[in-house]
Amino acid sequence: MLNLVLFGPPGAGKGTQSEYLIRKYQLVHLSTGDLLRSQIASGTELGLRAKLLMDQGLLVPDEVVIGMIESKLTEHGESAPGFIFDGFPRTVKQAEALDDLLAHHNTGITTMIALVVNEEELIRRLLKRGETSGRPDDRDEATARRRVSVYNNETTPVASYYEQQGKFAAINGIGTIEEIFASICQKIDEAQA
Ligand code: B4P
Repeated sequence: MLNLVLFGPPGAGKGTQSEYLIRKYQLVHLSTGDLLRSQIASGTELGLRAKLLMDQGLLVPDEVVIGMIESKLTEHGESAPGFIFDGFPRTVKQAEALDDLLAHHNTGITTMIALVVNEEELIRRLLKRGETSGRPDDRDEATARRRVSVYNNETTPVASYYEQQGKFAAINGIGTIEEIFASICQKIDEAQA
């Protein structure tokens, strides 16, 4: 079973690469950003509360995202060929919870792959996406920069968490989508060898 954590700052290309990876490796895609946006679109109470934080570029509370992932893992059960976790975990508490949840399903994380992209390129991509996405968190430069700063302060410790477990690989997230995809596949093959 291949369980992949795709890691990186906002706009690094996690969602973009996930689309390619799920096709090649037949994985179930679990994006906490997509799950939260679907709650917002359905107008649920969880969605309304999450929207207030997401629109400001802040993280949604750990219990909320951990709960969403837990129900998705239960829904798919052991029939899934593997999972790609996109945008999750974003805190060490989420990483610990994910290990516990996967242990209940007799599995664990195979590897975490971090996409490395500098801040100016991230801001450029987020604002460009904002021209068409309608996402409030892509709307202005101040919000985009706040999201990068939240990532630097709250999310980067997650990389050390996996590094300590010997499950960390970093790749250059600048280049064509195909070049980056090839680098990720190489890291996955190395992790599975
Ligand atoms: P996410 O939905 O995870 O948003 P993201 O970080 O912007 O996405 P990603 O890195 O996938 O970017 P993409 O591929 O689209 O999170 C949104 C919010 O939800 C968070 O701020 C937070 O509030 C909340 N949230 C989500 N998960 C949470 C959690 N676990 N805990 C707490 N809160 C949580 O790429 C961006 C753009 O770049 C696209 O337009 C794409 O076309 C372009 N691009 C991609 N690859 C490129 C390349 N190689 N070259 C040029 N452009 C490229």
